[in-house]
Amino acid sequence: MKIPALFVLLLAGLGLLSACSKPAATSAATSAAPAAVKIGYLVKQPEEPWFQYEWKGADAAAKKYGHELVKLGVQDGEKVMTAIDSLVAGGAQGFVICTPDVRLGPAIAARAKLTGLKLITVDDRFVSADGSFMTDIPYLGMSASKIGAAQGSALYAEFQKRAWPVAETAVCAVTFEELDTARERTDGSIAALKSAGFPADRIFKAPQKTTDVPGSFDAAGILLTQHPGVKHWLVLGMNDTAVLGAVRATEGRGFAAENVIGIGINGTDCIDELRKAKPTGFHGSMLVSAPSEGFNTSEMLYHWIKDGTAPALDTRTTGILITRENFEAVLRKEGIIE
Ligand code: FCA
Repeated sequence: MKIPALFVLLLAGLGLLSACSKPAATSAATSAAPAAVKIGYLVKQPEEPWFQYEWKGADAAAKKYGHELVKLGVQDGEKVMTAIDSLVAGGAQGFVICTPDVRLGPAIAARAKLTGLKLITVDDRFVSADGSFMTDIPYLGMSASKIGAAQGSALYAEFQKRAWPVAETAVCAVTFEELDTARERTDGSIAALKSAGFPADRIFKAPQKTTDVPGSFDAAGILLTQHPGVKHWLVLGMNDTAVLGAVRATEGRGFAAENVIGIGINGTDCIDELRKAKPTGFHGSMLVSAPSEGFNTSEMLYHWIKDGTAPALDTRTTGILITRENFEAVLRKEGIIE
């Protein structure tokens, strides 16, 4: 199912499926008056706070520059293609996208080219058919390996602080290796734990099938069953959601909060968790600024459309650790909470 569906989307992207799928030219191309700038912001998981905060940043850019912004959830390839066509029909000149599947990259890029839309990718970088990154499409995302490494170092520091015997401790690494940014983060985290001295044979991977709380809950649940002797768990994953699901799984198995150290990535999807009156095993998160990512990609696209300034092809963002101690102050400074 997967491959034919992708193939169909590739054909659609190339405009080879039907003549009537060819959208009308944009008003910008035909009208003498300068067209108002209109851009789309398409995200794969609109229910995830990370993407809602990206949209918040995109809204701020729209307010600053006075362009129109269309925010769309694109949970699968068909939704992406429909969204592109509706943007074209509505007179947009470009869009920012976090794609639901990086392998759709060639089809999306082809569709954008065919319809004359400028395209910037955010968070999840497009890959070509041979698995290499599509480095010719402007991309803005996390310094994934570095942020992962910071997560691993923070976990190790907290593990040392608690003075847990290493023989009773293990790492639950919730992984989603089919997505490059996810794999780079978890690989970076595991490498940092190993180089700090944590034994490699006590680091276990729990591959998540879906990138939501149930997906990581299930993955971690299997791992916990396989290692009944472990008394203390360090939990890492590609984002807050991955770690939250695993922390919930430890609770389900009767682990007290003080025997679990979970550190996420994003910093946007754990606010309610950190606000809980009683601490849980979710210790903290590597905060990356979602509003800035939304603002900056929108701003780059606006200038590209308006002034013809092509954006940088590869822009990376950094992260900082937030915990129950500092998260209110840091998130307020970031404009994430009021
Ligand atoms: C991926 C993840 C998101 C966020 C983003 C920066 O798209 O799925 O949660 O971490 O990278």
